[in-house]
Amino acid sequence: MLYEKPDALKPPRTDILMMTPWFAPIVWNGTYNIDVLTAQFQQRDLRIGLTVFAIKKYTVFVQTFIETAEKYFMVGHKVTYYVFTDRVSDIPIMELAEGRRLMVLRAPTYQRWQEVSMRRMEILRDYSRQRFTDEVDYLVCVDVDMRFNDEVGVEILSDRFGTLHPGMYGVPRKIYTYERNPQSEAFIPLDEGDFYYAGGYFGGNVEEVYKLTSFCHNAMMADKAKNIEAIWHDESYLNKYFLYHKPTKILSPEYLWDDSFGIPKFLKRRRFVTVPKKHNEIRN
Ligand code: 2GW
Ligand code: MN
Repeated sequence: MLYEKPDALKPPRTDILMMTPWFAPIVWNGTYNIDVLTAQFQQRDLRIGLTVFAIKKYTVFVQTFIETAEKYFMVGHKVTYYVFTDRVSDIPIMELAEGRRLMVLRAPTYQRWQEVSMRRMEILRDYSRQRFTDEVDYLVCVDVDMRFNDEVGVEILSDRFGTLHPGMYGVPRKIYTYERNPQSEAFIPLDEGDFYYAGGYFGGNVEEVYKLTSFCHNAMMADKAKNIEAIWHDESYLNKYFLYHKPTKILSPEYLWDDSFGIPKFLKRRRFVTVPKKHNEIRN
């Protein structure tokens, strides 16, 4: 196999951070070779689960999500889409490429939207203990109000990965919207924290996703018993988890972008972008 060889004195990019101090790669375009990675990940046997939740009116996002995933997400690999919903009959029947399947799974309707978002952790925990273990090797857990816009492949896979929040990668640490109430299980003091990770994109192997989601769910329940809810819900607890269980890989904001932030120079690709929503129509 022929490919451009690395040069010890010539970093492929100098405009972004490629590696954390704990030696986790940060995945940016131009820093990896997808053919080498695909060969390493032994294309044939890899099974990847992509999970989303579409509760209440959020079922409207499913079609675009799946259609664009067919075009860009792990093309050539074995993919299972897990769509959790309370409106099973609203999920369209779609034709999928070979090696890909869609599983529609029933999930409860919570009244408060914060609860809809947060309870994803509990449900992912439960499925990671059972079904996911048998069916997939890696899980990718994302928001549904999104569309794929460019390639997302095995370069994202690792035991435990998180994603830099598109609104926070460049701001001073003290601005990070971590939970700052010391009574909360999600509390992070002002002088701690590495990055601000997005709630809408994390994953890893099933065992690690199990540990992550159980931590987050238990922490949320402990807070609930104290009548506390962290400022950014599941995202706050995820950030707490990653502080003490550092990701083994981090995805750059290429993997979770919002066009309302514009397109900065360092951003060579926008692989997964938010679908603008009419907040009144969709959230009420
Ligand atoms: C309804 C009203 C208001 C907010 C959310 C919802 C809602 C969310 C819903 O009616 N049905 C539903 O399925 N959801 C799911 O929760 C859906 O999968 C959605 O992608 C996810 C998070 O809600 P979303 O995408 O509207 O909120 P964002 O984009 O502001 O989410 C960020 O912050 C959240 C915590 O507040 C999460 O951490 C999320 O992962 C982040 O991207
Ligand atoms: Mn979202």
